[in-house]
Amino acid sequence: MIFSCISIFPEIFASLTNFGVTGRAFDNNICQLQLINPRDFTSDSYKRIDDKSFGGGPGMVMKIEPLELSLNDAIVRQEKLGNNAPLRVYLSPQGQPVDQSMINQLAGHAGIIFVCGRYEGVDERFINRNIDLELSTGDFVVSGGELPAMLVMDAIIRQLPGVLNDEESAISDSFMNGLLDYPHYTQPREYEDAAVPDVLLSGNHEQIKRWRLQMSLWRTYLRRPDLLTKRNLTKLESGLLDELVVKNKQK
Ligand code: 9D3
Repeated sequence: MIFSCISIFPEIFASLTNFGVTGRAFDNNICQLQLINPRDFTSDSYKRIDDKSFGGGPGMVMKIEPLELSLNDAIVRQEKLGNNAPLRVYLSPQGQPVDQSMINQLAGHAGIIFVCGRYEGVDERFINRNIDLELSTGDFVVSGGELPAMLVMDAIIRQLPGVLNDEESAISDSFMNGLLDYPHYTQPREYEDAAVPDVLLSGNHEQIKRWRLQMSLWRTYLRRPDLLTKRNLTKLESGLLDELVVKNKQK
């Protein structure tokens, strides 16, 4: 997988390439990152990449020419490495919200170019002429597209073959069953007045499995009921959830 990021702050991406699971993936050449700075594609002596918004109002807009020259450079470099038509993604608050199924789709591409905006965003003509997919990472405001691009790349990299070890993959798979995770505990068994639930110390693996599934269902019901409407529960699951729903009504 080859990623290209077009950004006026390319140094930001070091935390993706240098640390943890994603750092290992870059070290092992499972993915590559090319950084392209639009400021290197300006022709005026001030190296201007932004200008005032037509129509007035506050805030600056990123100019089209340095972005198109940057994009062209990214495409040429991807093609030299064998990627014919890399996907062109623009990160913006107006984009389609990213979810795990979008990540899995993106992970099927050999090359992706991310365009990261700053200020109020980019000239709309750049989007219309060049962009395949506009993505948002959630309904909150951040200062630019770099962190959203890193978030999306991190999620993609975890899906690439050979990145997670067997244990990490198993854990990751169990998170993707459409439910929230169950609670986790480690030593000590008692911390001041807080004890680890007995069932987890029982050694009864059937009971532990049942309890964990029930906790996943219960937390999802309480915190993210929207997830339960997206996913049909099995008979076992609805039985386990009902048990707690009924219990908590009685109280
Ligand atoms: C007042 C209008 N704002 C749009 C909601 C201005 C604005 C805020 C933040 C314009 C650009 C930005 C920078 N944000 C991103 O580039 C961005 C983003 C985000 O802020 N939230 C969620 N996903 C994304 S993807 C890119």
